[in-house]
Amino acid sequence: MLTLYSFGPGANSLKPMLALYEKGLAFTPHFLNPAVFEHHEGWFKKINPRGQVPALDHDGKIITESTVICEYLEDVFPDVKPLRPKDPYLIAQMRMWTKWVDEYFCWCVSTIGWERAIGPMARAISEEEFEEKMKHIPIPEQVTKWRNARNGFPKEILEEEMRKVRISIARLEARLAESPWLAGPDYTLADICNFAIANGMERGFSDTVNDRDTPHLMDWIRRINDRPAAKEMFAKAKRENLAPRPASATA
Ligand SMILES: N[C@@H](CCC(=O)N[C@@H](CS)C(=O)NCC(=O)O)C(=O)O
Repeated sequence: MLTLYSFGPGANSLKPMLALYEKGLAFTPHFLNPAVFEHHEGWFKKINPRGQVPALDHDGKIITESTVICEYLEDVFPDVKPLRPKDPYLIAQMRMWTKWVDEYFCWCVSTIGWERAIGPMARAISEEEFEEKMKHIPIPEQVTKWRNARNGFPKEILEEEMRKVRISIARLEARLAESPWLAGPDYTLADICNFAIANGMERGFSDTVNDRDTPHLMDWIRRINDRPAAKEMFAKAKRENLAPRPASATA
């Protein structure tokens, strides 16, 4: 049995969720509400001591880290609609792109998202309540991030992260201008994991991601949104009142 703990189909949570839909694997979705800091509650920290989503429970075995979960699904269910190439060179290409999104692209988009979306959420509660919530966050860097969001990130950090966003977008556009999918001829985890962060940027970062400046990236975003698995995932989330959260709002 598979249970996926997540915030819904956006950012890091979207990676394993879309992989599960693409592979057609039955799973129980368990959505947590970030607005009430549910992911820092004791019951969830027993599942992921880092107090972060996503987390997968497979017959009682817990797997964390969004990209690791995706690779785990490929290892356990290799013959069900594979999302990882067979050729070692193409696997390396795929992992180069998943490593890049995890180590670079995700972070700059995330900081801007925290400034824009988490900041108002963090300011909506009293000082006392905020400090109480901080006590339950297991990762010290995340406490700093929550404090930065509440106070407003320093201007120089926001400028540096925006510079990295522009570099990231240019890199994706250049790759997609020469290849239909990031790792080569086939749709793979490289696309799913980068889409998790890029989807919605045509709205949140429309001066950088748009049909004029990044036509190949826009086409790729549309092609993934048009896939039956993505359509089903977003439609189901909408029915369950879980609006798609772009990475820029939740990472
Ligand atoms: N490296 C982790 C990062 C997970 C992560 O950043 N999750 C975010 C949601 S996308 C989260 O739980 N944020 C809430 C918090 O840290 O308080 C992964 O890829 O799974």
